Amino acid sequence: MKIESKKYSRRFVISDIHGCRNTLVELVNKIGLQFDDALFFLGDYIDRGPDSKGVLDFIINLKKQNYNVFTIRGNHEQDFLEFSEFYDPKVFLQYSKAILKSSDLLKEDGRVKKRFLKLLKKTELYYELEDFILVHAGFNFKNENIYEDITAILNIRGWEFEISRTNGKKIVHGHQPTSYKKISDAISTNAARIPLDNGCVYTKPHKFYDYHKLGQLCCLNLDTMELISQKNIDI
Ligand SMILES: [Mn+2]
Repeated sequence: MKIESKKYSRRFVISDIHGCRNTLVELVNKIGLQFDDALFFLGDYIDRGPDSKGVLDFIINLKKQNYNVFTIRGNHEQDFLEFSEFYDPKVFLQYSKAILKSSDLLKEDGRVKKRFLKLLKKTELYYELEDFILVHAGFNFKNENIYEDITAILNIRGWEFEISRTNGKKIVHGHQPTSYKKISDAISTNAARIPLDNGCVYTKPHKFYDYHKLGQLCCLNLDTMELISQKNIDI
């Protein structure tokens, strides 16, 4: 979706919260969000961390208070919506309890609580601003029309970016846990593609990731290119 974003005083982006509600609240306090700012979320609000419900309720409340909040869909929201539709509710309840860690989004009968369904269904696949494109995972540049490959938008990793294909607009994305150094290097070298997911939920030894380099929730100010971060306080 294309939007005019330069009318806002400051434009912030946060990605991959994964159920870490207190970390998110602390980070939003740090930036001192104002009513004339815009705050974009790049998706993966839920699963893995301890409080998916708390994260979604915090975002719902920001919207209710009339903060300018924009929500992009991640693969975890996509999967959650698909599972909730196609699984038997009882099976889905068990699955989200044992595997996803987001059963607090469901009623006792295994159906998704209405306010969460409403929020998740309204998420956008990407936002095209005047100077940036914001997306959860990225785009498949092998496709003639990059906006058509929805699976890639939600899931792609290791993609090559041709900035000529986006009218010179840079891409900010999450989805792929990236060391803090790589994130800040991308910003300071004026890279065309900026990863923002510092794997805030990875605070302990992990089979793929070096948790020493992860574990913070990051916020990028698109106007000053300042990176603000908050160490995980949920896990
Ligand atoms: Mn993801």
